[in-house]
Amino acid sequence: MQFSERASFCKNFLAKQLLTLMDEKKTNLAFSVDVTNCQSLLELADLIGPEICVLKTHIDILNDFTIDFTKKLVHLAKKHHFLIFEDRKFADIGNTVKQQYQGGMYRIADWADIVNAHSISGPGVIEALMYPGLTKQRGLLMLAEMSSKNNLTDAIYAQKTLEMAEQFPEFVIGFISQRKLSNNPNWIYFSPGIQLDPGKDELGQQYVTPHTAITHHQTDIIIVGRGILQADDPLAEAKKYREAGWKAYLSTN
Ligand code: 5BU
Repeated sequence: MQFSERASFCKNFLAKQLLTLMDEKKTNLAFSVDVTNCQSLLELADLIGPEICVLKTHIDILNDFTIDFTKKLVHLAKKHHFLIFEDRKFADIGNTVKQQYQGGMYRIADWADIVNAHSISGPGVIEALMYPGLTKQRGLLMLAEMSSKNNLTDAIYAQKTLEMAEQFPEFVIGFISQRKLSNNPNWIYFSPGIQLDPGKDELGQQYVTPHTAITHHQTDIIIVGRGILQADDPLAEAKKYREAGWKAYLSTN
């Protein structure tokens, strides 16, 4: 089913917006902009922004973070039509997670369209994020599977995570996973661990190609970090990933 058709099955506003955006912009590439200073992040977001549907951040690796930076990032998201996904991986009890989402120095709920959470602590984590999140039209991804070697997210864990998400379709938009988990067309699957050359890094990360992720594992959005960041020409490389991801999507539709 095409992204545009799937939008009508989504109960969350942001999920509809994302699927529509992907269809209009013709990209299922998410760029993981894992750099440690604000200026580099903004320059890369401006350069790669036209190629992507989602920009993924790790706000806590920036060494010169200011709230003013988040305003500039939101401005770039509007300029280039991408959504911002803070890869925060909330994993505590609901009461703590709620404060980590709204408060502290990062004030994530104010600027991140999408965040993610581990299912390890149970559905309270979703409820905690949902009330502040929905008032700002945000969406949540549940971590059903990880890309790293020997991780603990087996098939039973992924299935239980799916069942937990099914209780909150108005806020959960999909999963971080390595594959499609359900036949319900409302869920959007984001997969990290993607490079054009499959392989691994020296700390357990494992890579499959965009083609394998989308055609064999039936995922929707490919998340690429170092594959683009470490290229001599990041823009040219982003265009290659975009093309590979979109070609694979078209071949399945
Ligand atoms: P890479 O440079 O393409 O390997 O970066 C992958 C990014 O995705 C990085 O920011 C990770 O924190 C993130 N990631 C991941 O690699 N694997 C996972 O299972 C999850 C997140 Br969840």
